[in-house]
Amino acid sequence: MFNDKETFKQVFREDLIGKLGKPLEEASNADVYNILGNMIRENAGRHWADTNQKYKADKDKQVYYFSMEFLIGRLLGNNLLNMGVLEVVREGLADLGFSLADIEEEEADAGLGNGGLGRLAACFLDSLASLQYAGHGCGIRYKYGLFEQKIVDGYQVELPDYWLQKDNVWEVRREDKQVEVRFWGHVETRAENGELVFEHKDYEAVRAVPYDIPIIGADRRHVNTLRNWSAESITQSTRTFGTFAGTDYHKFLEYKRSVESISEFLYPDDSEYEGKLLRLKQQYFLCSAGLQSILRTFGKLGLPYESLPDKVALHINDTHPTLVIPELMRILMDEHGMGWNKAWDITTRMVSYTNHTILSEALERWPLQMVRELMPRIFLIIEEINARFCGELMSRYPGDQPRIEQMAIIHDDQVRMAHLAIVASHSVNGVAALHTEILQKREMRLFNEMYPHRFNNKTNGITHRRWLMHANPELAGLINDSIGTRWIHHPQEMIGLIKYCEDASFQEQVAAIKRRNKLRLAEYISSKHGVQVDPDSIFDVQVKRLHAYKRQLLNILHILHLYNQIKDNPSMDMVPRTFIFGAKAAPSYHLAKRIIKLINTVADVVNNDPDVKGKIRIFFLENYSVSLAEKIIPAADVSEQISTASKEASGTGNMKFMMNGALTLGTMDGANVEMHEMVGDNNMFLFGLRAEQVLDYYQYGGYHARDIYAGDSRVREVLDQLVNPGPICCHSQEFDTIFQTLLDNNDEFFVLKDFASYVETHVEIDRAYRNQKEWLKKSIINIGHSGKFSSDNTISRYASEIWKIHPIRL
Ligand code: 26V
Repeated sequence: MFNDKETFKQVFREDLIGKLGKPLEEASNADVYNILGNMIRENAGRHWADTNQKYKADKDKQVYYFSMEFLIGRLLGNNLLNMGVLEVVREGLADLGFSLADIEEEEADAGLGNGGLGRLAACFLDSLASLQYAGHGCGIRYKYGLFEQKIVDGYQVELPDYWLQKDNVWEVRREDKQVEVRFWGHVETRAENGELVFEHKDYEAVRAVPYDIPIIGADRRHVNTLRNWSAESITQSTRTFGTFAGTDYHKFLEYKRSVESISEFLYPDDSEYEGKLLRLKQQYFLCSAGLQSILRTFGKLGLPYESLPDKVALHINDTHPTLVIPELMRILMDEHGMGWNKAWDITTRMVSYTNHTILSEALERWPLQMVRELMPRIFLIIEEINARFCGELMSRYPGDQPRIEQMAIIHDDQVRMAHLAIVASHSVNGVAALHTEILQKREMRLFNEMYPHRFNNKTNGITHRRWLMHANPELAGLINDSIGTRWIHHPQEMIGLIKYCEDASFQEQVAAIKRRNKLRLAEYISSKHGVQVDPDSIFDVQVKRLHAYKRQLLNILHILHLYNQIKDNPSMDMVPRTFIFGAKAAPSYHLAKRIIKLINTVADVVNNDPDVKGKIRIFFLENYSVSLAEKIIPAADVSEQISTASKEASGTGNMKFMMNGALTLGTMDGANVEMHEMVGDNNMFLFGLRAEQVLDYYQYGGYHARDIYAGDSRVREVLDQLVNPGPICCHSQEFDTIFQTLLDNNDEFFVLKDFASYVETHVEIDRAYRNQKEWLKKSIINIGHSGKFSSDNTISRYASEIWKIHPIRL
């Protein structure tokens, strides 16, 4: 393609004229984005075809990562980076009078995910391609991604995220690869040559059309595929029209609307399970379409079906795509005439499953009746899996009825998806050491007893290409200048930075980069809030989904306490702090929405009180998203990772902040535990209950939130401010529910219990920040260790230990 600036400029100008008929002088940023994006995709296209051809020719084993969410964000900058032309394009555009940063802003942020789970899937795709594995994503092309958040009068307002309004230059519609997915109807069973034959009758057919996105690896030559499925009506099929009596146009329109709703929107309820029919439809749609297309590709290899597990691995991202299990069984048995045992052997050797949460309210359980009606053949297969599994339990644990009931796949007229996933997978993994331990010892103890070799840990990771090289190019440049560029391909070699941790000139450079990042974020905040932001204050950041267990409430109550101290003593000595929040609450999660309102209310009071004299400022940045994260994280000094210990399976934001030199203020939860193992007490600010203590309180009781309210005047003061007339509570009783969850409901997430220790740790941070040399040393040590959390590392482990795939040299 273009390896130098001048060629780029020439090609670019020609494209502009050829495709838009515009001279440079008339081109808008949107035009430039479109031309550039298409140029890159077309270029990647050649490598894409070559990669696929190579896979086909060599018949290499490939992994398919099934996920209801791929939170990929913007692709332009990352694709330029991975293709190795980022600088050429940046400089070339500058010569032509455009800023690449502005052009990048033209791209819609593909928000096809809720949070951690969806972003993890996106990081994994980047690592798979960059490490030259044959690994693809299977997802849904939602017309609307996660809602866009606006803050109006301090309240969250949700707007539809119609991200496709702008042309999506990255996707290619592949009509030739469409498949049919069948819902409803009934199953007819008959015997043929002594074998049972199942036939699905009177079903409603849905057309699944894939949109492929090239996933460009860091060597630019290796291009994998993210295949997102879109649901469309079938117009030609007489079979479908037949059910509408040929002419019933209204019925057809109704059918069309109902079909299209399948890929209409992403469910926004992160970690709150609801048994909604449409969600189940989405899940089966993804599983059936994805599998049919995979098996079609496999079929072209001309190999016997027995060899499937040697050629294909199927991974399910949480239980959302668990229906790949019965769907694969169905295809093998009903369409390829395989017997149960053989099909089961093949299926279990192909499927592996990752668990992402121990929150019981997030565990999926589908009403049996719904499964039976929507997918009658799948229902029969799940029933059979359950019957055989229960049979096995009875012979292993004769008479142990309670155990069998606890472990059964079908129970209480519900299908427990996690049980189905465990029973039919050869690997079940948690996402951080602590999380896996809790799964094995507590949540899934009985399964771990039965299948001890099935459980394993794969600590999450993040792609250092997006989260360091792209989001913080200056820091990446400094690393290159100090230890060379090998770390880019071997991120663990970032550890070499540690030898500079006390080097004054290195420290100064790290500080200067952080300051420039802070200035950039300050400008962004000023443009949104119309207020100046002090770049010399400590940027103390908590950005993530809003959930009670993540304890944004602890953060804001502490800030209120700080404010009270300043009011008591306006000359209080403290390093100025800028507290930054970003969080979306599920639209139906009332408590979470109240917490957003509380943050904004406290912000209003504090930011407008002249007594505070800029000591603290609070900003809630609306519409937290991947692209906003890329602006915020490089500018952070303090990373708030303060979940109730045991609740955050891993966290991945924690890793992104660490890689960008922020120091973690956190609990011993999720991957924080592993960060602590690496950097030690000196380089992290830990506080609060440990997981064991939390779990013991849940099991044995003994925690009384009211005792803390009674015994700690600081806690009493802030809680009373929520409900007594005053600046925080000026009219309605809108914070009563918060007060009640903490006191009447005994504070499920130990906010009050951890309050004192959190306050103390903040004092420690204030003290530590005053010694800039020591602070920078800690920051550098954190950056140095963060390479361990590159998703390249994580993916290598998945590849060798679970999927048994190898890099493919092109
Ligand atoms: C559940 C549901 C329920 C129904 C509607 C939509 C929806 C969407 C997502 C979820 C799953 C939530 C589980 C999750 O995101 N877990 C997070 O996974 C991260 C990656 O492993 C991990 O870092 C976080 O700690 C964990 O909370």
